Amino acid sequence: MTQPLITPFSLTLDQRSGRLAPATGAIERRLSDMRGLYADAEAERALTAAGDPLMYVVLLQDVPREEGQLLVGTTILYPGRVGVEYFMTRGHYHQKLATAEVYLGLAGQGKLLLQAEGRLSELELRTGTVAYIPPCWAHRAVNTGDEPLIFLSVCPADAGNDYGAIEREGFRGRVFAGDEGPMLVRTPAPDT
Ligand code: S6P
Ligand code: ZN
Repeated sequence: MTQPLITPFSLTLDQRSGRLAPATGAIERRLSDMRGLYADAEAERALTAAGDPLMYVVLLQDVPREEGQLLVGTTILYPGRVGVEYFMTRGHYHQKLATAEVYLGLAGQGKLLLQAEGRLSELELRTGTVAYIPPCWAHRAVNTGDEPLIFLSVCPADAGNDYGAIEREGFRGRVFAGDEGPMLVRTPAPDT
């Protein structure tokens, strides 16, 4: 199938703030958009009631969501904790499961949690990290620092985000603030 040509374009990225210009889309996620995703339900309730913090912003330059196109965006994940669990993204598989993605760390420090077929993987995500998310791996970013964790993402424009499985079953690992720093705690497999 021949697709209509889109006009080549370039964007300006401010590495320190994650601002992408021009960006055609912005998604904001507050704690209330992530109900039930944190381990400490009481801390989640209290923090939501105390102002429902903005957890992260995603800026995207939209392109046709069709095969062959690439979707470029930045995520600005703010620092903070719900109880002892660091702020994180919702986490998703791609709807078109067998599609990969690349994250480029721009600022801040954190972790990239990945899971597939019962396996859990953890990568560092910080300035200069180029993280390869292979096809079929769910992915979630976690900010373990005191500054915003900012990264650029590039994935097939028709990949789509599937949040359902993570909302139902959770992630196979959580990152908590421990006495000696960030601590990955593995969680049991959900009952099937
Ligand atoms: C999309 C890519 C990112 C995330 C963003 C927010 O494939 O992985 O743009 O959408 O980091 O995460 P989430 O899990 O809320 O979509
Ligand atoms: Zn993704």
